[in-house]
Amino acid sequence: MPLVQYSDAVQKVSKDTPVEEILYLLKRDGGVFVKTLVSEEDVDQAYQEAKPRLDADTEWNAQTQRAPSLIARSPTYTKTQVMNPLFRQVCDHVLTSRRWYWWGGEKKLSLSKPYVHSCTAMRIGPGGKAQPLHRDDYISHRDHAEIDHWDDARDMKRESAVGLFVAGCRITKENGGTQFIPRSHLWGSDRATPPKVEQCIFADMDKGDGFLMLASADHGGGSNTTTDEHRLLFATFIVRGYLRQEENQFLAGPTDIARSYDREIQEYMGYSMREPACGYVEQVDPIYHLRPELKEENRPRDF
Ligand SMILES: O=C(O)CCC(=O)C(=O)O
Ligand SMILES: [Fe+2]
Repeated sequence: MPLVQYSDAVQKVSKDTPVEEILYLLKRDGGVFVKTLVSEEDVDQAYQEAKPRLDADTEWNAQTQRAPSLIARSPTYTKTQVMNPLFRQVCDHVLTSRRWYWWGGEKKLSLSKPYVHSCTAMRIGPGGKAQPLHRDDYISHRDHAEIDHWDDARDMKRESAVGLFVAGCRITKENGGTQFIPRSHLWGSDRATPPKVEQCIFADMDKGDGFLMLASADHGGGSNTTTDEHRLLFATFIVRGYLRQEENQFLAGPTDIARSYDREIQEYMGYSMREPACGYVEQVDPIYHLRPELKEENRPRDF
């Protein structure tokens, strides 16, 4: 239970809010805004790094341009958004899997932490049309029972992924602010009626604000009805360690760029194993494939 009394509406909280409160709101509403999560300077720098790819993108949905493979393109984005400590804490809480299994007569615990799913910047120009409302966990073929509230004892395996949207500029309903249906993460997969725009709230964010969202919540990019504004958003998704990544991080950028990052980032990209036996190369952890200089630790193991 939260220490603070929150109204029923989707909340905008400060980044200093205790993570327990943020998790409470995320589980209650499916999404929560976090003010000033990333500094304006870091967001501007990340934009400069992503811009050549955005400019080069052929607009795939009328006026929307995307920059994928963002870890390869923007170290600033990677360090301040993918690796954002609050986002990581939230993802670790919602997406870490723990499972007992028998290994012969021995009872073992597997602890599988989440890793990077996809990293994209999106710019919607004047006249850009709204995206269809969707749940991003369709990617992992999730099947949900209808529930009326979140219950940790029942629902801690429910989510496959968590997203962080960071505003790259002032975002309003008019310039294409993300549409989001509060509490739609509680919905069953077999609902007969589709999600509707009338059920949505619209993101209203200042540059650097974040929106944390469970991947089962219905949402979509909004329409840009302005004549002169471009809406810039960075979108990062993190997925359970035993599910396939949406964006193949090993092929999304050259290995040399992966090598230029810290080990923590490399491991998060997927250059690491997830227990009990996911992701090895030549029977060893893929970090040794990326960094053969760590050889002394490099021993095949019995999974
Ligand atoms: O552009 C947005 O606001 C959200 C984009 C989105 O949901 C997606 O591409 O899956
Ligand atoms: Fe989405």
